[in-house]
Amino acid sequence: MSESNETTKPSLYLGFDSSTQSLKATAIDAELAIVYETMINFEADLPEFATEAGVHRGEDGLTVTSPPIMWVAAFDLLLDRMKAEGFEFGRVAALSGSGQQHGSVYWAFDAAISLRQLKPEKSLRQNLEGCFAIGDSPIWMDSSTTYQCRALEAALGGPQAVADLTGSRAYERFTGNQIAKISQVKPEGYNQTERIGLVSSFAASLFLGDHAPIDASDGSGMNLMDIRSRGWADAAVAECGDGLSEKLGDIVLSHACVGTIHSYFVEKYGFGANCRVIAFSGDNPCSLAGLRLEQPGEIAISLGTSDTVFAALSEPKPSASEGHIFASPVDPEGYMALVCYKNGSMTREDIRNRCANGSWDEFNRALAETPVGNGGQIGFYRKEPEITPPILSTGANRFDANNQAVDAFPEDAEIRAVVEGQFLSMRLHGANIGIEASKILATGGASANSAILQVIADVFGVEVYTADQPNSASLGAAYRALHGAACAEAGSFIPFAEALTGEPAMSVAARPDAAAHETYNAMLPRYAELEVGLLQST
Ligand code: 5FX
Repeated sequence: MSESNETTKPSLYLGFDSSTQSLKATAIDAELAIVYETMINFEADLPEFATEAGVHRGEDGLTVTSPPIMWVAAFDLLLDRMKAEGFEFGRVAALSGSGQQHGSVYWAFDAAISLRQLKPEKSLRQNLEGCFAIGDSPIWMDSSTTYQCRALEAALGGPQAVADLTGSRAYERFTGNQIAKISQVKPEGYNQTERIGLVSSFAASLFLGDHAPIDASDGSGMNLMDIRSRGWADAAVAECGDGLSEKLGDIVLSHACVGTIHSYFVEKYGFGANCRVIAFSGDNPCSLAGLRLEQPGEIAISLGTSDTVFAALSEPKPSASEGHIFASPVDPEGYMALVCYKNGSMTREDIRNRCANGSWDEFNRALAETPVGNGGQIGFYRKEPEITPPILSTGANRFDANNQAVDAFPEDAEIRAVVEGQFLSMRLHGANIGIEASKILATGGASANSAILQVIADVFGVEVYTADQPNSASLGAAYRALHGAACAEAGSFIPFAEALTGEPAMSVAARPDAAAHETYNAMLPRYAELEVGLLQST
């Protein structure tokens, strides 16, 4: 790999991750060694925006938003911190980024002019205040667009037709349905919008100093992109807002270099003028890149604000009942399959607080002391309206070994039930869209919990690995920066695995126990039946 222009030291590749709760940066060298990492927490570091874990919740229990100007302010804080810590911006040959998927940003008319004229004597926030036509961006946790989802499916010939065209049936958090709602309930803001970005392309726009295109992988989470051609699906776009096609810009492949960094960052932070900006993408696509999922059967389970299970795929089989097909972030002809749960870490934390005095040690002791299979008890927990299966009412449903609904479990059984239920569900719904595990890579905050990893190994009956670096999305963004730069230098696409040398640093964290796996094999059909009953009754 080349040396950076600004110094004789070897080049660095920088990845950002603008997630639900935080903004992270990870820098690597060409040998993939991590040389720098830092993080801003929205709630703790930017209290003036009064978010709870990075978000604002509406009174209806379904609307969830975040202020885009907070995300801008987080970049100011992060870059200033990096500068204060002596980060060598001049060595960065290319940067890229990851964003929470589905969230939409509404740039007001003339925002492009402000982006092009960023003034280094001001912060990004001061430069861009007033550039957003909608001050609260709907994010992936929002479930308030059921009406718009049904309308899109009705217009395009039903849920399977929408899935065949866009990779997923209409989902509440998917951006097209969110845009449709904004155009209906906030028409003034919609009409004042010159460009709609995803969180990923919005963040790329800051570095580019212009509107950045949406990449095909994150664009797959909109219900607006033709999953096969990787261009806009005109019939879907026409349904989601008047004049929407003019507001969306282009779609580019995820390895595309979308330009060089704006002079603002050269003057203010010392980036090299030739630093490339590689298209930013979604957090799950970037995690797929960060975990370097290459072989069929290698699947990832990400345990964070959302829990997700995903894998690379060559043949897409979009389903009207569950899961999503996205364009691959590393292979212009490949795909990835993903199942997403809204009830992830925060729901486990809620049960830890209720049943284990807020202590993970107590939570893990309960897991260790309760029997595999929980004596037949099965629970479904929804602190948030759930995506998989789609149940918007919150609460819990508990069943005893005879499938009878019960009001409560003993505290220790409640803890086992929330953990077992989540992984039985992942096995069930993952298999329905072609995700079959021969090896699991666990990532995200809860992947540090070995008691939870053991349940995963036992439910799936395969070894669970963890990476040395749990922030797979920002690491994946850094890998994608390197990959995109290599493609740009070569003037043609280079396979991801060729651009990235060396083996991923992973180690076995849990091995399956054969008897425990048998218990879960027997439990899975009961879990599936109870879930069907629950869906019918809610
Ligand atoms: C994926 O479809 C999701 O909605 C979530 O995993 C978000 O990407 C979390 F940021």
